[in-house]
Amino acid sequence: MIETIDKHRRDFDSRIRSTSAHESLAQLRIDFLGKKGCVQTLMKELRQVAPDEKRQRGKLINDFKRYVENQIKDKQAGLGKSAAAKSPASSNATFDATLPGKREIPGTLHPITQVTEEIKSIFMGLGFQVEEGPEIETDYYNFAALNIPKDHPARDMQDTFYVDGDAVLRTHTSPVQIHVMENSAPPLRIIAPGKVYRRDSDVSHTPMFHQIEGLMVDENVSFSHLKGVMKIFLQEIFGADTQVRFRPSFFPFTCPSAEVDIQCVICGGRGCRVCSQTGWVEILGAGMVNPAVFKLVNYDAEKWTGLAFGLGIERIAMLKYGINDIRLFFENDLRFLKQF
Ligand code: 2U9
Repeated sequence: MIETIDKHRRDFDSRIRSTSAHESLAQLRIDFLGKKGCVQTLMKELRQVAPDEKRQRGKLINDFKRYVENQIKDKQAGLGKSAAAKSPASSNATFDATLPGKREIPGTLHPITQVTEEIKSIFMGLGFQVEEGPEIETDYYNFAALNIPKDHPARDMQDTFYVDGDAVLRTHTSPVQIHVMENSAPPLRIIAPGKVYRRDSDVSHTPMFHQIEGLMVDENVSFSHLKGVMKIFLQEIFGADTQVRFRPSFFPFTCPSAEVDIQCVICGGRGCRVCSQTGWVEILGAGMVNPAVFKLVNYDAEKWTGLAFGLGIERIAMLKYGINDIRLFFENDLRFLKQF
């Protein structure tokens, strides 16, 4: 046994001396310490040895095993150091200092979120509070409470997503204002940002888009206040020189109603494809709250008047950044999103 171990040791010593790479060191480990290596073979042979000799021989085998383990460990450390000294790039198999590091690439807020936050902060500066509400509404809150009659085209299956019974995906954020008025007394100034849903899809419509609506109720609120608030807002968003104009319009929930245009931000009013050569682009809708809406929420329509407005956030973002297809906002293409 002693001679056999000595022979293995000599064999091991000569092989480890000539070893100059991690791969051959790994092979050495397999040959001497592996399941079928010589240490295990010596252990197996020990089974046939008489009990009184077992202990002494077992100790010799264990000493040899520890010797092999320590030698391999030292050699491994030595190989690591000399490889690192030669070339830092190949200091060991799992570390390559020449590889580019793993950098955290910080994301940015989605352009719709950025524009939403900008709009919110402008109105908050004018004393408006932000209110939110559910995206699934009943027919009453989405239509009836807003004076939208039964035969109005907005109620058609072609225009609205019906969920179940009389539940709908809200087609505007106006139900939020109804909830707020039901739960609080005037005066109030609120804006309601959020997702809305309409059955529509082309370069300027997606089935889901974002709106911000606003409502200010007080004594003696007039159309002049509405014009002033809209002008301040639009000049903050598009620049102090932005020209604003009001055109008469109709919405069941406001009276009088107006469509609000700004001078075309693309051509500066000279006329281009975006403004259909008119020099103006429609940007939002607005009006004075219809007294019929006040009656439904038990506000005294003789005492209180209100201004209201609504805008599509994607439309604002498209004009602000010169984007010609609304669907780009929702394709999650980083080449698009990284520009904001
Ligand atoms: C209450 C009373 C009045 C909100 C208003 C508009 C005019 C309007 C459109 C703009 C583009 C919707 O996203 S869009 O398609 N909105 O034109 N919205 S006034 O009026 C209200 C809301 C709630 C209780």
